Amino acid sequence: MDKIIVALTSIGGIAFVYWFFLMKKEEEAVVVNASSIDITVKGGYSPNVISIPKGKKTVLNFIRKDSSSCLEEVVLGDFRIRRTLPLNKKIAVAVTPEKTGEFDYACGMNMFHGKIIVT
Ligand SMILES: [Cu+2]
Repeated sequence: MDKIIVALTSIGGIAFVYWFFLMKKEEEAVVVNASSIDITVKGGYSPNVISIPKGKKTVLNFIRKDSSSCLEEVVLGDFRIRRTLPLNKKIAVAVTPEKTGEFDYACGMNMFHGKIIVT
């Protein structure tokens, strides 16, 4: 009986470590070296954290594959951009950041979030 408990505890521990690192990985920024990047909108934004250079124009191509109306608008407050995203269409949003830092963006209701890190 004791052995079973020990085994279950260690399995739980391993599962926790996996979960922890996978969750952390999700927050890791995708470094954009090209002049554009595709961001899939489906139950959130993927990739949800991107890193782009300051003073250079980068085009974010939002492709919405989620029919929920929650995600039909994207708001990049720091860049004063609000765009409607039709389903299955590529909507290009160009940003030329003048400041370094972290800039959050969200859906129209502020429920799903993404982040742009300017370096
Ligand atoms: Cu929403």
